Amino acid sequence: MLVASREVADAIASRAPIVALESTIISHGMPYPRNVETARAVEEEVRTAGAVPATVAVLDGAIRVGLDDDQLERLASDPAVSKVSRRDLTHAVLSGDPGATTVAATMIAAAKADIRIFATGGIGGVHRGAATSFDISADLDELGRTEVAVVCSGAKAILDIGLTLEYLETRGVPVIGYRTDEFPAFYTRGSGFAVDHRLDSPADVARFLSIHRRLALGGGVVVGNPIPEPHALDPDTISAAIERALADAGTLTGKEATPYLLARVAELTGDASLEANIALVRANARLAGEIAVALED
Ligand code: PSU
Ligand code: MN
Repeated sequence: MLVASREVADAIASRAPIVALESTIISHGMPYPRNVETARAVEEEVRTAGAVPATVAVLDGAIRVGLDDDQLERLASDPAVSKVSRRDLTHAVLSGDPGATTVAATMIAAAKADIRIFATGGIGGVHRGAATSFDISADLDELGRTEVAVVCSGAKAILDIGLTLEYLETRGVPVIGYRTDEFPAFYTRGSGFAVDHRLDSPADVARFLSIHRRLALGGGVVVGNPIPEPHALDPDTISAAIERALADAGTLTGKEATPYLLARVAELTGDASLEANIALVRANARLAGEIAVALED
Protein backbone atom coordinates (compact mmCIF):
# COMPACT_ATOMS: atom_id res chain seq x y z
CA MET A 1 0.00 0.00 0.00
CA LEU A 2 3.09 2.20 0.22
CA VAL A 3 5.07 2.03 -3.01
CA ALA A 4 8.42 3.77 -3.45
CA SER A 5 9.70 4.49 -6.94
CA ARG A 6 12.80 2.57 -8.00
CA GLU A 7 15.04 5.62 -7.45
CA VAL A 8 13.61 6.37 -4.00
CA ALA A 9 13.73 2.70 -2.96
CA ASP A 10 17.41 2.58 -3.95
CA ALA A 11 18.09 5.80 -2.04
CA ILE A 12 16.35 4.43 1.08
CA ALA A 13 18.34 1.18 0.83
CA SER A 14 21.67 2.97 0.45
CA ARG A 15 20.78 5.60 3.09
CA ALA A 16 21.24 8.39 0.59
CA PRO A 17 19.77 11.82 1.43
CA ILE A 18 16.10 12.14 0.42
CA VAL A 19 13.60 15.01 0.57
CA ALA A 20 9.85 14.34 0.57
CA LEU A 21 7.63 16.79 -1.34
CA GLU A 22 3.86 17.23 -1.12
CA SER A 23 1.35 17.24 -3.97
CA THR A 24 -1.60 19.33 -2.73
CA ILE A 25 0.42 22.33 -3.78
CA ILE A 26 0.53 20.87 -7.34
CA SER A 27 -3.13 19.83 -7.63
CA HIS A 28 -4.83 22.51 -5.56
CA GLY A 29 -2.26 25.27 -5.09
CA MET A 30 -1.31 26.51 -8.56
CA PRO A 31 -2.80 26.73 -12.07
CA TYR A 32 -1.83 24.33 -14.86
CA PRO A 33 0.79 24.23 -16.41
CA ARG A 34 2.81 26.30 -13.93
CA ASN A 35 2.04 23.70 -11.27
CA VAL A 36 3.70 20.82 -13.11
CA GLU A 37 6.60 23.01 -14.21
CA THR A 38 7.07 24.01 -10.57
CA ALA A 39 6.85 20.39 -9.38
CA ARG A 40 9.68 19.52 -11.76
CA ALA A 41 11.73 22.58 -10.83
CA VAL A 42 11.34 21.79 -7.13
CA GLU A 43 12.58 18.24 -7.68
CA GLU A 44 15.53 19.71 -9.58
CA GLU A 45 16.40 21.99 -6.62
CA VAL A 46 16.57 18.93 -4.37
CA ARG A 47 18.85 17.20 -6.88
CA THR A 48 21.10 20.25 -7.16
CA ALA A 49 21.59 20.10 -3.40
CA GLY A 50 22.69 16.47 -3.76
CA ALA A 51 19.56 14.70 -2.49
CA VAL A 52 16.85 12.54 -4.09
CA PRO A 53 13.34 14.08 -4.40
CA ALA A 54 10.35 11.97 -3.35
CA THR A 55 7.07 13.60 -4.30
CA VAL A 56 4.16 11.91 -2.51
CA ALA A 57 0.59 11.24 -3.75
CA VAL A 58 -2.08 8.54 -3.65
CA LEU A 59 -2.51 6.91 -7.07
CA ASP A 60 -4.12 3.64 -8.17
CA GLY A 61 -4.78 2.42 -4.66
CA ALA A 62 -1.33 3.01 -3.15
CA ILE A 63 0.54 5.76 -1.37
CA ARG A 64 3.32 6.59 -3.84
CA VAL A 65 6.66 7.95 -2.66
CA GLY A 66 8.56 9.21 -5.70
CA LEU A 67 6.60 9.94 -8.88
CA ASP A 68 7.46 9.73 -12.57
CA ASP A 69 6.74 12.51 -15.02
CA ASP A 70 3.39 11.07 -16.17
CA GLN A 71 2.21 10.85 -12.59
CA LEU A 72 3.21 14.49 -11.93
CA GLU A 73 1.37 15.53 -15.09
CA ARG A 74 -1.75 13.65 -14.00
CA LEU A 75 -1.74 15.28 -10.56
CA ALA A 76 -1.33 18.69 -12.16
CA SER A 77 -4.06 18.36 -14.78
CA ASP A 78 -6.76 15.89 -13.67
CA PRO A 79 -9.62 17.81 -12.02
CA ALA A 80 -10.70 14.62 -10.20
CA VAL A 81 -7.67 14.69 -7.90
CA SER A 82 -8.91 15.06 -4.31
CA LYS A 83 -7.13 16.62 -1.35
CA VAL A 84 -5.92 13.92 1.01
CA SER A 85 -5.02 14.61 4.63
CA ARG A 86 -4.65 12.02 7.44
CA ARG A 87 -8.35 11.21 7.70
CA ASP A 88 -8.69 10.79 3.90
CA LEU A 89 -5.80 8.34 3.34
CA THR A 90 -7.75 5.14 3.96
CA HIS A 91 -10.53 6.08 1.58
CA ALA A 92 -8.10 7.25 -1.09
CA VAL A 93 -6.27 3.89 -1.03
CA LEU A 94 -9.56 1.94 -0.97
CA SER A 95 -11.18 3.86 -3.84
CA GLY A 96 -8.19 3.88 -6.17
CA ASP A 97 -9.01 7.49 -7.05
CA PRO A 98 -6.15 9.99 -7.39
CA GLY A 99 -5.34 12.08 -4.33
CA ALA A 100 -2.88 14.88 -3.61
CA THR A 101 -1.33 14.73 -0.15
CA THR A 102 -1.33 17.61 2.32
CA VAL A 103 1.53 18.32 4.72
CA ALA A 104 -0.02 15.90 7.25
CA ALA A 105 -0.46 13.04 4.77
CA THR A 106 2.96 13.63 3.21
CA MET A 107 4.58 13.50 6.66
CA ILE A 108 2.88 10.16 7.30
CA ALA A 109 4.16 8.72 4.01
CA ALA A 110 7.65 10.14 4.59
CA ALA A 111 7.88 8.63 8.08
CA LYS A 112 6.75 5.22 6.80
CA ALA A 113 9.48 5.39 4.15
CA ASP A 114 12.09 6.51 6.70
CA ILE A 115 12.46 9.95 5.09
CA ARG A 116 13.25 12.62 7.66
CA ILE A 117 13.07 15.88 5.71
CA PHE A 118 10.17 17.36 3.79
CA ALA A 119 9.89 20.64 1.90
CA THR A 120 6.75 22.62 1.10
CA GLY A 121 5.48 26.18 0.75
CA GLY A 122 3.38 26.80 3.83
CA ILE A 123 1.87 24.64 6.55
CA GLY A 124 -1.79 24.60 7.52
CA GLY A 125 -2.65 26.10 10.89
CA VAL A 126 -5.27 27.50 13.20
CA HIS A 127 -7.84 29.39 11.16
CA ARG A 128 -9.04 32.78 12.30
CA GLY A 129 -12.24 32.28 14.25
CA ALA A 130 -11.21 28.76 15.26
CA ALA A 131 -12.58 29.38 18.76
CA THR A 132 -16.03 28.84 17.30
CA SER A 133 -15.35 26.96 14.03
CA PHE A 134 -12.80 24.49 15.52
CA ASP A 135 -11.01 24.72 12.15
CA ILE A 136 -7.46 23.69 12.98
CA SER A 137 -5.40 21.98 10.29
CA ALA A 138 -4.53 18.32 10.82
CA ASP A 139 -0.98 19.40 9.84
CA LEU A 140 -0.45 20.68 13.38
CA ASP A 141 -1.40 17.44 15.14
CA GLU A 142 0.72 15.54 12.63
CA LEU A 143 3.68 17.73 13.54
CA GLY A 144 2.96 16.78 17.14
CA ARG A 145 3.16 13.05 16.50
CA THR A 146 5.24 12.24 13.40
CA GLU A 147 8.99 12.66 13.33
CA VAL A 148 9.63 14.55 10.09
CA ALA A 149 11.18 18.00 9.75
CA VAL A 150 9.11 20.35 7.58
CA VAL A 151 10.98 23.11 5.77
CA CYS A 152 8.47 25.82 4.85
CA SER A 153 8.03 29.57 4.58
CA GLY A 154 5.84 29.60 7.69
CA ALA A 155 2.11 29.97 7.30
CA LYS A 156 -0.08 32.36 5.34
CA ALA A 157 -1.78 35.16 7.18
CA ILE A 158 -5.15 33.74 6.06
CA LEU A 159 -4.54 31.85 9.30
CA ASP A 160 -4.16 33.11 12.85
CA ILE A 161 -0.38 32.85 13.03
CA GLY A 162 -0.20 33.62 16.77
CA LEU A 163 -2.64 30.81 17.61
CA THR A 164 -0.88 28.47 15.19
CA LEU A 165 2.36 28.98 17.12
CA GLU A 166 0.54 28.50 20.46
CA TYR A 167 -0.89 25.23 19.19
CA LEU A 168 2.52 24.03 18.02
CA GLU A 169 3.88 24.86 21.46
CA THR A 170 1.12 22.81 23.11
CA ARG A 171 1.91 19.87 20.84
CA GLY A 172 5.62 20.15 21.66
CA VAL A 173 6.81 21.09 18.19
CA PRO A 174 10.04 23.13 18.00
CA VAL A 175 9.85 26.04 15.57
CA ILE A 176 13.19 27.04 14.06
CA GLY A 177 13.83 30.27 12.18
CA TYR A 178 16.35 29.73 9.41
CA ARG A 179 18.53 32.86 9.42
CA THR A 180 15.63 34.74 11.03
CA ASP A 181 14.24 35.50 14.49
CA GLU A 182 10.69 35.78 13.21
CA PHE A 183 8.26 33.14 12.01
CA PRO A 184 7.82 33.83 8.27
CA ALA A 185 4.39 34.62 6.85
CA PHE A 186 4.78 33.00 3.42
CA TYR A 187 4.63 36.02 1.05
CA THR A 188 6.42 38.22 3.56
CA ARG A 189 9.64 37.46 5.44
CA GLY A 190 8.24 38.20 8.88
CA SER A 191 4.97 37.78 10.77
CA GLY A 192 5.78 39.80 13.87
CA PHE A 193 5.87 36.56 15.92
CA ALA A 194 9.16 35.23 17.28
CA VAL A 195 10.43 31.71 16.58
CA ASP A 196 11.68 29.49 19.42
CA HIS A 197 15.23 29.22 18.07
CA ARG A 198 17.25 30.62 15.24
CA LEU A 199 19.76 28.51 13.30
CA ASP A 200 21.99 29.81 10.53
CA SER A 201 23.28 26.87 8.50
CA PRO A 202 22.11 23.52 7.13
CA ALA A 203 24.71 21.81 9.36
CA ASP A 204 23.26 23.51 12.47
CA VAL A 205 19.73 22.41 11.52
CA ALA A 206 21.01 18.87 10.88
CA ARG A 207 22.61 18.79 14.35
CA PHE A 208 19.37 19.99 15.90
CA LEU A 209 17.44 17.22 14.12
CA SER A 210 19.97 14.58 15.22
CA ILE A 211 19.57 15.54 18.87
CA HIS A 212 15.79 15.71 18.51
CA ARG A 213 15.89 12.16 17.16
CA ARG A 214 18.31 10.84 19.76
CA LEU A 215 16.14 12.22 22.54
CA ALA A 216 13.31 10.14 21.04
CA LEU A 217 10.85 12.92 21.70
CA GLY A 218 8.74 11.97 18.71
CA GLY A 219 6.99 14.61 16.67
CA GLY A 220 8.23 16.90 13.97
CA VAL A 221 10.16 20.12 13.70
CA VAL A 222 9.17 23.22 11.74
CA VAL A 223 12.00 25.00 9.91
CA GLY A 224 10.77 28.43 8.81
CA ASN A 225 12.72 29.73 5.81
CA PRO A 226 11.64 33.24 4.77
CA ILE A 227 10.81 33.90 1.11
CA PRO A 228 13.93 35.10 -0.78
CA GLU A 229 14.10 38.90 -0.37
CA PRO A 230 13.63 39.89 -4.05
CA HIS A 231 10.40 37.86 -4.26
CA ALA A 232 8.77 39.08 -1.05
CA LEU A 233 5.46 40.88 -1.60
CA ASP A 234 4.37 44.22 -0.22
CA PRO A 235 2.75 43.54 3.21
CA ASP A 236 -0.09 46.02 2.68
CA THR A 237 -1.09 44.55 -0.68
CA ILE A 238 -1.06 41.05 0.71
CA SER A 239 -2.99 41.87 3.87
CA ALA A 240 -5.67 43.71 1.87
CA ALA A 241 -6.08 40.64 -0.36
CA ILE A 242 -6.26 38.36 2.68
CA GLU A 243 -8.94 40.47 4.39
CA ARG A 244 -10.98 40.48 1.20
CA ALA A 245 -10.58 36.71 0.72
CA LEU A 246 -11.63 36.05 4.33
CA ALA A 247 -14.71 38.25 3.88
CA ASP A 248 -15.60 36.42 0.66
CA ALA A 249 -15.16 33.04 2.34
CA GLY A 250 -17.76 33.92 4.97
CA THR A 251 -18.28 30.96 7.28
CA LEU A 252 -16.77 28.37 4.94
CA THR A 253 -15.00 25.64 6.93
CA GLY A 254 -13.85 22.06 6.41
CA LYS A 255 -11.40 20.83 3.81
CA GLU A 256 -12.54 23.38 1.22
CA ALA A 257 -11.69 26.38 3.40
CA THR A 258 -7.93 26.45 2.83
CA PRO A 259 -8.06 25.84 -0.96
CA TYR A 260 -10.74 28.53 -1.33
CA LEU A 261 -8.72 31.12 0.60
CA LEU A 262 -5.50 30.27 -1.25
CA ALA A 263 -7.20 30.50 -4.65
CA ARG A 264 -8.95 33.78 -3.78
CA VAL A 265 -5.74 35.42 -2.55
CA ALA A 266 -3.95 34.22 -5.70
CA GLU A 267 -6.77 35.67 -7.85
CA LEU A 268 -6.68 39.02 -6.05
CA THR A 269 -2.90 39.39 -6.19
CA GLY A 270 -2.37 37.88 -9.63
CA ASP A 271 0.95 36.87 -11.09
CA ALA A 272 3.06 38.40 -8.35
CA SER A 273 1.79 35.95 -5.75
CA LEU A 274 2.22 32.98 -8.09
CA GLU A 275 5.83 33.94 -8.82
CA ALA A 276 6.47 34.49 -5.10
CA ASN A 277 4.96 31.08 -4.32
CA ILE A 278 7.17 29.36 -6.88
CA ALA A 279 10.30 31.14 -5.65
CA LEU A 280 9.76 30.23 -2.01
CA VAL A 281 8.94 26.57 -2.66
CA ARG A 282 12.09 26.24 -4.75
CA ALA A 283 14.18 27.86 -2.03
CA ASN A 284 12.67 25.54 0.60
CA ALA A 285 13.40 22.48 -1.53
CA ARG A 286 17.01 23.59 -1.95
CA LEU A 287 17.45 24.18 1.79
CA ALA A 288 15.78 20.85 2.64
CA GLY A 289 18.18 19.13 0.25
CA GLU A 290 21.15 20.78 1.95
CA ILE A 291 19.89 19.75 5.40
CA ALA A 292 19.30 16.17 4.20
CA VAL A 293 22.86 16.05 2.87
CA ALA A 294 24.20 17.40 6.17
CA LEU A 295 22.31 14.82 8.28
CA GLU A 296 24.71 12.19 9.57
CA ASP A 297 22.56 9.96 11.72
N1 PSU B 1 -0.91 26.60 2.82
C1 PSU B 1 -0.37 27.14 1.71
N2 PSU B 1 -0.35 26.42 0.57
C2 PSU B 1 -0.88 25.16 0.51
C3 PSU B 1 -1.46 24.60 1.69
C4 PSU B 1 -1.44 25.36 2.82
O1 PSU B 1 0.10 28.26 1.75
O2 PSU B 1 -0.86 24.53 -0.56
C5 PSU B 1 -2.01 23.22 1.63
C6 PSU B 1 -0.99 22.21 2.21
O3 PSU B 1 -1.07 21.00 1.50
C7 PSU B 1 -1.48 22.01 3.63
C8 PSU B 1 -2.97 22.08 3.43
O4 PSU B 1 -1.07 20.81 4.21
O5 PSU B 1 -3.17 23.12 2.47
C9 PSU B 1 -3.72 22.36 4.71
O6 PSU B 1 -5.09 22.22 4.49
P1 PSU B 1 -6.10 22.19 5.75
O7 PSU B 1 -6.08 23.58 6.30
O8 PSU B 1 -7.42 21.80 5.17
O9 PSU B 1 -5.55 21.17 6.70
MN1 MN C 1 -9.44 22.81 8.09
